[in-house]
This record gives sequence, C-alpha cells and structure tokens, in this order.
Amino acid sequence: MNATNSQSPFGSSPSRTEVAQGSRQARTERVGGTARNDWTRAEIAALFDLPFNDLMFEAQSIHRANFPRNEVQLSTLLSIKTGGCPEDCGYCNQSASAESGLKAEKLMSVQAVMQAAAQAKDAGSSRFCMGAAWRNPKERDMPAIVQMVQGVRQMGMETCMTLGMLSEGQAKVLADAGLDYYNHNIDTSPEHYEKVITTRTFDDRLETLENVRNSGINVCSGGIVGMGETREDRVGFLHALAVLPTHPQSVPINALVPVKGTVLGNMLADTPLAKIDEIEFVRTVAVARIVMPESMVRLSAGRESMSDACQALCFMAGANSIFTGDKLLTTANAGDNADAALFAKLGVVPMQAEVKVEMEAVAAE
Ligand code: SAM
Ligand code: DTB
Ligand code: SF4
Repeated sequence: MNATNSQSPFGSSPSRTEVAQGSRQARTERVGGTARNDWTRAEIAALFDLPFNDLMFEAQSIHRANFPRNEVQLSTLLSIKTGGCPEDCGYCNQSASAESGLKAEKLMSVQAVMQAAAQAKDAGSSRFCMGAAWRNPKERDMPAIVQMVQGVRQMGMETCMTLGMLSEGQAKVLADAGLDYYNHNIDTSPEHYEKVITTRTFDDRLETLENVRNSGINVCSGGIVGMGETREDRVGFLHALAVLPTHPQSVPINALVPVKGTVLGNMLADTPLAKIDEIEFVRTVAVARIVMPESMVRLSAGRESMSDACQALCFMAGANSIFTGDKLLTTANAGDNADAALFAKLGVVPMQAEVKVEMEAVAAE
C-alpha cells in the first residue's frame, strides 16, 4: 500500500519496497540523538537574530540530519463538532463569543466520520485529525470518539484528535483505543497567552499535555504566529515547547487566519500592517526545527494565503508536514491540486507513515 493511490493528485511517492530498500542513511545524513530540553530564552533569541542565510543553513542541516530530505507528511483535518464553543480564544470563529456567523453543529455520526476518513485516505493522506469545538469532551461523548479512533485506524491511517482539555482518565481511554496523536496547542508565549484567551490558563494547557504524554499518546503541540505578539513572545512560545520533559512529536506552526467577527480577525482588519512578515514567519519555523530537531514541524493554518515561495522557504527551514484538502476545520486550505503542483515544482513527495515511525523509533533508541 502506498501513501498515495491512483485517485491522489500527489502522484507517485516512494513505494514501501523502495523505502525498505533505501537505507535510512541514504535518506538522511545522520540519525537523531540531538534533542535537548535545557534551552534558554537567550539561546533561542540568538537563533532568531542570526542572519537569515545562516539560520536557514543551520535549520536545513539539522533537518536533513534527522528526516528524509524531500518528504512531507500529509494530514487531513475534519471538524467532527463545529462551533458553539464555550471558550473565548480570540482567534477562533468557533467560539460562541465570536460574531462570525458560524452555525453550531452537533457531534457528527461515526458513519459520516468514516466516510470522510475514507476520502482523505484516497487523496493520499496518512493521518486523519479530528477536531471538536469543546472545552473538553463529556463522558457521554467518549464511546463515539473511541469508535472513531478505532474505525480510522482500521483503515490504515494514523489517528489524531483535538478535543480540548483532557483528564488523565480520558487520555487513558483514548490511548487504549489506539489514538496515535493528541493535538493541544499552547498557542503562544505564557505572557501573550492571557491577551488572547481568558477562559483557560496556560497551565491548564500544560496539564493536558502532561496527561497526554503520560498516557503514551504522541503529543502534537504548537501555536499561532501573527496574533500581534512580539519577537520576544515568539521566543517564549518556542522556549515553552522546547523545555517540555519530552518535545512534542509534532509541532504545528499556524499563521493566524484572520476571521471577521473574531477579536483578532477584527483587529487585523483595522490594522493591516499587523499581519506577520513572511520572513519572520519562516524564521519561526527554522528556530522550531533547530530547537526541536526530532519533531515533525507542521506548516499548518495560513497556507491558503501564502505564496509558493514562502512555503518553499518553510520546507527549507525544516517544516515537513502539512494539512491537505480544501478545508482546515472551518476555513479554507490551499487544496490538493495547488499542493500537488507545489510538490511537483519543489520535487517533494508525500512521506509514508511507516517511514516517520521508523525514524522516530531510531531517534528514541
Ligand atoms: N477546541 C480544541 C482546542 O482548542 O483545544 C481543538 C480545536 S482548535 C480549533 C485547534 C487549534 O487550531 C487552536 O489551538 C489554534 O492553535 C488553531 N487555530 C484555531 N483557529 C485558528 C485561526 N483562525 N488561525 C490559525 N490557527 C487557528
Ligand atoms: C492546529 O494547530 N491547526 C489545526 C489543527 N491544529 C487542529 C487547526 C487550524 C484551524 C484553523 C481555523 C479553522 O479552519 O477553523
Ligand atoms: Fe473552542 Fe478550540 Fe476555538 Fe478555543 S480554539 S474557541 S477551545 S474550538
């Protein structure tokens, strides 16, 4: 089974046999063993300050030492429960306090989720990420959630869920169901955090990450750039991730998608200059790659309005995962045809799930 099939616009990716035949050494220049979690803010700030070419060289060197050079992992998102969220995240159109006009919906049926997952697999995705606009899952929702995880796994895709805060017990239930990844972002620096969200604290987020980590599920945690934060906040954001007891296995870097009716969307509409500079965005990706050398770095929301050149720089800076498809959770995404064209231009191919697992296993040795 390939990561792609005949229906995928991404064309051919290395087959399982090719992957098995090409030794890991041929695909990377060195393997793992370089992660540290004693980074200081001053060290991270110094990386941000490097001349751009030096920063890119360092990030690309670390990237190719740890990962296949020209492979990008594909994940597909599905909003399994949209809108009406009691949290007040200033960037989010799913918050009940946003005036974005988004209609609140109930949790999707397991069957409808399976249909969407089958389509994602056909389009070449190796991971299916299911997101719910909840503060936290209720106990009554857990049986359906467990069935969704089991069903998607049976299709041969990796599973990821993002359902808000998770208790120790709920993390265990999801781990037992076979969940591969749980996404819970710290979003920004501890200092900037309270300017964006008031209904749950930065420490609440760290507690959920601890529950997930202790359950054995892989942690996916990152944040958003372009929310009016300072360079110092971007340093503090990456520092908070880099000093976790274990680096998140996956680090999504989102560029704010400004949605009218949200606090931050309105703010950006009033002050267009506040939009993040693309070079500063690429620097953030590069520093993430350097300080978390063995983590997958995902170029997440915001690609739809990003030039091919900016995305190419992000891949050069060490991003090696994207969300595919026309839609993220509720907002537009670049789309498979645009992505396939970009991959062809760059000579990039979809990463196979088993390659990534193999790399992670070696890094952990
Ligand atoms: N409700 C759950 C939670 O917040 O934990 C899961 C879904 S939530 C939409 C997942 C993440 O998507 C957020 O933590 C945030 O980092 C990102 N996100 C949400 N809206 C965004 C936007 N407009 N632009 C960029 N990233 C966004
Ligand atoms: C993440 O860091 N980005 C994704 C995923 N994790 C769940 C979500 C992006 C959402 C962008 C806004 C939307 O489409 O609703
Ligand atoms: Fe709710 Fe998640 Fe949106 Fe925050 S980011 S308002 S928790 S859906």
